[in-house]
Amino acid sequence: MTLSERRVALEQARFYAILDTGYVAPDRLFAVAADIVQCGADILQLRAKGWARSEIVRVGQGVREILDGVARRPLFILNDHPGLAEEIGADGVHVGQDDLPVGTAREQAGDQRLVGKSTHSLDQAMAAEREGADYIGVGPLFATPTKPDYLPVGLQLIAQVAERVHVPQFCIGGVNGTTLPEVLAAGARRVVIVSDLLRSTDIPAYGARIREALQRRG
Ligand code: TZP
Ligand code: MG
Repeated sequence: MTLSERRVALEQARFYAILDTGYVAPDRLFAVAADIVQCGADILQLRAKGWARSEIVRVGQGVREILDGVARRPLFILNDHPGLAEEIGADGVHVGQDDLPVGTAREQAGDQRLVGKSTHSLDQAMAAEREGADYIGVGPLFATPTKPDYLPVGLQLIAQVAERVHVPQFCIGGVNGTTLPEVLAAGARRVVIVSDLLRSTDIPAYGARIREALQRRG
């Protein structure tokens, strides 16, 4: 896929799932990746904090094979490690505020790959767009065990960012089946879900409910 094709898919994306190795036993990762595909997520990110590069490549290539086998393939984003994106065959990478600049990440990942950036304030969101990010994460909206050291940004940031930023915005942090209605009411069109999705005993059914709510939002 070219960068512009990937940007079209990104624009249409509403539901972003993260396969976070902190929540899934190593021997379950591929089964959960397949469940995430089945649940209709538009984007799947592999997030393997603290893992050796060789292990990230192994699991990343395995996830990529699963994605290649499905008709409606989600975009595949690798958290950090832009230098591994090509080997894994990821569609893009995601960087945080303390990681490489967007331009450097794209140089390392390859110029046809997407680069997303985490933001935690309106200033950071606008700066990420200026820096060339293809999409941004906005959050954490609520306190979350997945990112324990971060203060919640509050729901009002969603509308503030939507007014000033043009690249797709994915609201993240404490989004779950219970908080989703208020997140959507605050102006969100796109969300990321990590722990609530991965803890679900029926990921495909969970995902279907989330997608339905996002589709109603439009
Ligand atoms: N960035 C901001 S909040 C967050 C990340 C990676 C974690 C979101 O996880 P959860 O479990 O959906 O709250
Ligand atoms: Mg990072």
